[in-house]
Amino acid sequence: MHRRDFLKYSAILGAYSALPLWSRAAFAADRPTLPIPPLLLPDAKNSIQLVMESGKTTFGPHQANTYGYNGSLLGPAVKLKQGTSVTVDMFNRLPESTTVHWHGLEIPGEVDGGPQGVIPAGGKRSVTFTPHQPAATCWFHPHSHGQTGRQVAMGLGGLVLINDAESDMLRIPSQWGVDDIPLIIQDKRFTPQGQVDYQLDVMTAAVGWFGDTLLCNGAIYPQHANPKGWLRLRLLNGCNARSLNITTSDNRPLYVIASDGGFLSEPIKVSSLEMLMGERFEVMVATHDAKPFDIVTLPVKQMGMTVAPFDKPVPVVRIQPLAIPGSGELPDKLVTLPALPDYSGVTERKLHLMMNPELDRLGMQMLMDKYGMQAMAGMHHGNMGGMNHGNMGDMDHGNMAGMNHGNMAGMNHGAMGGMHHGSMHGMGHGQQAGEFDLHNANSINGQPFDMHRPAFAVAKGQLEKWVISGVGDMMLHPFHIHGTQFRILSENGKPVAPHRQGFKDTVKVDGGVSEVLVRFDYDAPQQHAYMAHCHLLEHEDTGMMLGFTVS
Ligand SMILES: [Cu+2]
Repeated sequence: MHRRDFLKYSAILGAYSALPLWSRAAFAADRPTLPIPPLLLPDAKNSIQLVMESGKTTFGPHQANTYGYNGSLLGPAVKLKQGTSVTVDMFNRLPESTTVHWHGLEIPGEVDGGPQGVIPAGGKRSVTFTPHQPAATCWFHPHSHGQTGRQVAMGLGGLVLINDAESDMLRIPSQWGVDDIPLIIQDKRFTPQGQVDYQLDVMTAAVGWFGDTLLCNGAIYPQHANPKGWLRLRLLNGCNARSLNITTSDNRPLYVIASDGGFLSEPIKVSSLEMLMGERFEVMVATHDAKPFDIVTLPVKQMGMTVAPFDKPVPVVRIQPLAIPGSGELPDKLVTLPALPDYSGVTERKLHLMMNPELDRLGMQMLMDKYGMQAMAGMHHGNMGGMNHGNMGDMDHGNMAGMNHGNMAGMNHGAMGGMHHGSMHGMGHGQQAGEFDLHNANSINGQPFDMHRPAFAVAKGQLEKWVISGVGDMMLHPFHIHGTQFRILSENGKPVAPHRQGFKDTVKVDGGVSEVLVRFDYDAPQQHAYMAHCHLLEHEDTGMMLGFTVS
């Protein structure tokens, strides 16, 4: 914390102790205080240290073994300056190997920390890079081959804050932990013994790992006191598989000021904000009335993610404004966002995200067996009830996307279990039903991830249009591309919402087709190919990922 910030913070705490007792009691009650990740700035030699370590963390009634960076859970907020080089020394004190991926950073493949950037247990790795991209809130997390979901669930994840001269001129709230606060939102589930209850099985490989406990910066429904006025929230959906729909408990609007790759040209007012896994948004919210309210996440239509308590709005954090006023403002204009470049005639690549239909079927069945119809709310109603087994062989993926769900209740599991394998062959996956490898059951263009075989080579500095399709299943696939901040041309078959028209590294693919305009300005050689993958971590871990080179 800068000395100046510390003084301001002390002033706020002073004001807090001057509050009438009843209001202090209201604040202090039984709710934990929102933990604020400490800022980690490069030292005089422009280097920072990250230590991956294990420890114990208390989550309500549970005390769980967890992983963290420089601590037992999550990690610091690494603060970097545009144009200034940094060396990150990473020490792995975990009992297993891991990698550190810089999500959202435009840096060379060699330092990007994909699955090839292995740091063995007890080992060390140093990377040096210079961010040249605009100011943004990014993050870092493990990207271990087949292990990413579990390592993130264990607690590994931290923020990266990039500053630049243009955004430093903005008079938006910028006192870290006071009126500029990060909200890392994640769900977890625990065993009866209180440990993180993680499995990679048919169900989670199909719908993802989801929990029943919502955490904000690692705490359950914490509270934060801020000076009344404008409050800036740096939101990260750090869930393995759960999409969020963020709003306020008293319907006060959110003003989106930044997306994954940096500031928008002007604030966009929204009443609620869908956030996919891995995505960041910065929003401002007015608290001039000094009335307390909650940031909440609304129910979403996503397979498996409607199980209680997420069938109702779930509070993320309580905001408790103080009597003293803050100084940040909401500007009319933010930064100059470059216009979309002319992309006529650029190279076009088609990526089809695919799930093994047998995995899809068995995953759905396990989900329904475990949680009942409530879990299926993401599916649309209709044709499945009329489905007959004989016809399944004729079903093609296009039709599956249109499949609807209310009628699934009428479906007989026993009968499905007895479905003839032969009839599945018509589905055109070239894979025998019932004989699939869970760890390679998801794919892109029919190819599960192969670390040693990059899928294609991209020319450095050249614009490309990537057409990403999820036609064929009913799953949400937030598609993330390393080494770039792209612009979305169309999203899941629809025009792009205004607050998603800025720089992004993740695009929504949910049964439809999305188009993005990408460019890569750094090298990614074969040994350190960039990754492009679904950010539903269990899809990523079971094959829905590819590597590509840039030169
Ligand atoms: Cu996916």
